[in-house]
Amino acid sequence: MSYVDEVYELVVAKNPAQPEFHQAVKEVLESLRVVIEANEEQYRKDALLERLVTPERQLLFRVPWVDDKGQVQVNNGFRVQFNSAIGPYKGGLRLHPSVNLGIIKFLGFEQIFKNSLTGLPIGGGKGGSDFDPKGKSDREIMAFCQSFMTELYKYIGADTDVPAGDIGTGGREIGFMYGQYKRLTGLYEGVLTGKGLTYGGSLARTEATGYGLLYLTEEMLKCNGKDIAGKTVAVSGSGNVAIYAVQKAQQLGAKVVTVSDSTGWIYDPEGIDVALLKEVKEVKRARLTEYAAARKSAEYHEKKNGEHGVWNVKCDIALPCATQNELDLEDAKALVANGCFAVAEGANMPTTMEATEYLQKNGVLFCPGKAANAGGVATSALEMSQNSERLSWTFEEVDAKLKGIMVNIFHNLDDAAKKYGMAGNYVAGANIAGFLKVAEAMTAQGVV
Ligand code: NDP
Ligand code: 2IT
Repeated sequence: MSYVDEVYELVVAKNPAQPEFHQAVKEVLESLRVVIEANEEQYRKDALLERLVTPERQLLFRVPWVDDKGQVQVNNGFRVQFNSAIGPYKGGLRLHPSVNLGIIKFLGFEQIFKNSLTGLPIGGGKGGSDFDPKGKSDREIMAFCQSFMTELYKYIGADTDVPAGDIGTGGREIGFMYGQYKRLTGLYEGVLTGKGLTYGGSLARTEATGYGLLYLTEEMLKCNGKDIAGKTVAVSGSGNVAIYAVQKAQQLGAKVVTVSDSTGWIYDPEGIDVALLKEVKEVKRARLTEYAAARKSAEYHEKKNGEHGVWNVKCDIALPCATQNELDLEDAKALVANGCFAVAEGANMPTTMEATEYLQKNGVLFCPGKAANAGGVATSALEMSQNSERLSWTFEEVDAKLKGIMVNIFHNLDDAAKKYGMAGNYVAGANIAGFLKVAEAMTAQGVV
């Protein structure tokens, strides 16, 4: 059996009931096959792949907190410090009832390669909790965040592990966590990113993932003789990534006609009103029904039977920005049938493997999340730099650096795909380019 297949089987056997983690490992290892086979003897001897798929450290902890009725609630807390070969662990904290160890491991594993692709010195990690922030009061959110940090602070630091936001963790949550870290340690340091602008946050971090997604998409289209201006775009999600993806797509001259949340989706043929979307989602923290109620041109559709809705709308470009496996084979068929020619992932692993293969076989330009959404973590690394030098850069400076990083990422994965005989396969290109740097750093650092 080949080394790649052996390691994949090992991952399935050693990590039962973690389908998302298996999926992420399979996708990466499959596209590394050609690189691994060329160095098989050395990698095998060094157990490089076994080490790559095994987190350096996995922290699981209890998070007790008191709700507004005086009832004690208990959640599971996680931090997976996956790989520190090229820098301190870096990656977000997801707060969502679906969170479990397998999901955090899939996200942490993806983060290793994503962070490598940014060209910045950051290792891979991820964390979170099965806590559901929906419907909670600010006091309950604070109680949870303080309890979560009361355990986590022991294991993180500006030079060891730097968490940030993800689903359910935005500026409010980062603020509460930062305050508690500072209180417990006495340290005013860049231990978290996505901080508020009054206490060490970076300008453009809020916008970075969505903006970066569009900078990369623009470059991918340009290199394939296409243009984003005048195109119709379908976006899923209506959170941090989706909102700023919609905004930048519009600034680049596209028309965005959809957004979604976990219960429904909007079709707005006149183009999404970003100011209204921000008001509904960032200020009121409300459902999309409120968007539809305030806008005549918008149709609201309830989600039925697990269908994803937005991918059935005719579009040229699809940007999945909600969550994993939200674009399946049926959705991919609908997109292709409707003439969609490009898909770039704002979320982490939103497209199933079958859907990805279908899109690629049908000539759709496909950029995986670990490259397309890397602008968020890249700008987090820029926040870390600013914290270290005790300075803050202007919006324009950070945005220009972000754009440069995204363009560079696209060319690196495009070149890697070409070099290994898979021109146009950006999944393979991203995995290979991300892997090679980490593998070299791991090899140089010996058996650790
Ligand atoms: P938010 O919490 O701000 O928004 C998430 C959005 O996705 C909401 O609209 C939410 O709907 C929807 N959503 C979440 N879970 C589900 C689900 N199980 N089914 C359907 N819809 C769902 O998160 P972000 O925008 O930050 O994150 C979105 C994606 O982007 C995630 O995959 C994340 O890992 C990834 N990402 C985020 C980065 C960042 O900087 N924030 C960086 C790189 C990637 P509802 O409100 O109803 O739950
Ligand atoms: O998935 C991701 O890259 C993020 N949620 C952002 C991580 C970060 O450290 O900014």
